[in-house]
Amino acid sequence: MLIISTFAVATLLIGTAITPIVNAQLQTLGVPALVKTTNTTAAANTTAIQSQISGLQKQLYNAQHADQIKQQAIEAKLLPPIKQSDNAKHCAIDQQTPTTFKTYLTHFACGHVSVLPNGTALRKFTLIADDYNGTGKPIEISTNTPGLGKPLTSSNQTYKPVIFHAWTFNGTVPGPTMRFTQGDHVQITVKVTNDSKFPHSLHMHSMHPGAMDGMSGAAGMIEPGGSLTYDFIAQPAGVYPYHCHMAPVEEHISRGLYGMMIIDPKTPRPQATEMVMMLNSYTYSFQGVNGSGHLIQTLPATMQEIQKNLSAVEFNSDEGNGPDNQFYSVNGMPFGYVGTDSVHLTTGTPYRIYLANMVEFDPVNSFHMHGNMFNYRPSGTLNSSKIYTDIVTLGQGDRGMLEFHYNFPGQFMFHAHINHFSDLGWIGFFLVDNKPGPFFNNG
Ligand SMILES: [Cu+2]
Repeated sequence: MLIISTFAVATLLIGTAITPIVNAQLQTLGVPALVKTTNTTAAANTTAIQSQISGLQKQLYNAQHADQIKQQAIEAKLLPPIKQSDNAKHCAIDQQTPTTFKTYLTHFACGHVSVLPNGTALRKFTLIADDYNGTGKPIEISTNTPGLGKPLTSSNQTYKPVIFHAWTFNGTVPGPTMRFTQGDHVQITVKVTNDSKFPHSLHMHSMHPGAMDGMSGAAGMIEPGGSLTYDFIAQPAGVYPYHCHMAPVEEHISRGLYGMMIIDPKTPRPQATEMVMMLNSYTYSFQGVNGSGHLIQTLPATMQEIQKNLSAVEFNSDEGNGPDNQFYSVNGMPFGYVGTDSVHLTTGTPYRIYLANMVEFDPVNSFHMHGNMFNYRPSGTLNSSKIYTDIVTLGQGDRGMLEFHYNFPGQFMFHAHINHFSDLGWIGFFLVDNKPGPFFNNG
């Protein structure tokens, strides 16, 4: 641009035969030709020349950056409503911020969003898969566990933390909740750390090409130190789990490599306070094998240590479906939402829970809400018929969406209606405050 401008100045000053050459160059860029000034005084001449140069520079810039300017215009028009919609969902950009069971409940990540030339939203995410050299990262899973975690009362209960060595997406169990809108172009870059011992992958439920399916081999296996971008169009609207699909899959899942994915419909669902509840479990059957990656069907050598630490927790033998789970939870923390950590609600407020079951080794889990009824949409898809109930049963990988209001204030338990699971951590409480308003039958 500088060369042409200088050239233009020289041409104007000289006013000779160079002008056609410059004009030819400008024409190829779609910029109007130079006009020879007719002013007589030197000052007027200079001003006119500067004005022309300034105008030409602007036109030249626009010609050279036409695509960029068009893109900026598209983003200026389409990005604000997308960001407004993300804000309305309380959707963070960054899915790297670690969550706890308290923040995971309402933490959604919508990714880094931009708009493609065709007007489609592009959302980019990064997931770091890490097995910590196969041995896992120590996470505490006993915050409120009676007799083990922090005392719920001022009784003489002692604090004995229970540690689980987890394999993680972005450092937490469960991994971040990723959220898109149907039709969005999504790019999820999964990096497996150098520190990892095993290959991992991202297998998402929902619809996508085979190469994006996150299975062994060419369809998405990522070696330690490697990365892969899963590139797809989000469809259809619904609630989905994602997880690593490397063999043995039950080990890669039960060690912690899973999370939830929500695809919103293009027409937003009715306004509601939204929560995520990921049902999961912990087994210590893999913790004694130093990340060998092989299933063992009996409880490991660390059982003595577990029994010592978990003396207050009931152990039940399983139904012969592989290793037993020693803990069950919502959002990664057994006995998490109890006492002062109960979930606070108010009467008359619309709520929506995105629910998924990633419990391994037990074929069935369930969700029961006390003192209320809710509308349940299996898989959360738009054409799934809703069920009006207070309990839903979920198989492995199953999920859905609950919508409800509370009419009465009070303390209400939510838990698995499998008491064995409740005894081992899968319980929580809603503390519902009274906010006068109309009565909702939810149905
Ligand atoms: Cu894996």
